Amino acid sequence: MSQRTLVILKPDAVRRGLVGEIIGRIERKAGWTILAMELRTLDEETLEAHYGEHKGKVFYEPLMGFMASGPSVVLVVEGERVIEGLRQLAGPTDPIAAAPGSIRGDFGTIVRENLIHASDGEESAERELKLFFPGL
Ligand code: RTP
Ligand code: MG
Repeated sequence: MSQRTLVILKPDAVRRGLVGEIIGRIERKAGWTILAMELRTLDEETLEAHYGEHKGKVFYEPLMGFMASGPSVVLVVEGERVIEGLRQLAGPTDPIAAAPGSIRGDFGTIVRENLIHASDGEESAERELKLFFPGL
């Protein structure tokens, strides 16, 4: 089943020069295609809409600050079971709990600065695609 998902390489991934490494892993998955990609510093309005489910949590404000701290790379990836596949490629939220071989498991240590976002289901993918790439 072909799907589309929204991926963000967070500001830590850009600052640390890990964009090529991470995109390489996505590109090597059979049949997945990058439909759109842009280096973009995310504004407050977009971030509030994107992470609105977390508003009021203790990590929300620091997360907003981190996500606005520099450019991210935003991508749309299309392919077979790409929503679940990218969540697997990313690994669990806490990089120390993430297995080696996953992006967070290989490169992360800090929960907030965990390198990558990927839509967590069909509904959020649809919402996030509209938010980040309304013309697509
Ligand atoms: P994401 O939304 O970025 O793809 O990450 P996720 O689904 O794996 O995790 P989620 O629970 O949605 O949290 C969103 C992002 O907030 C930061 N976070 N910090 N305890 C903390 O300090 C904490 N918890 C979450 C992470 O950047 C996480 O990816
Ligand atoms: Mg999430």
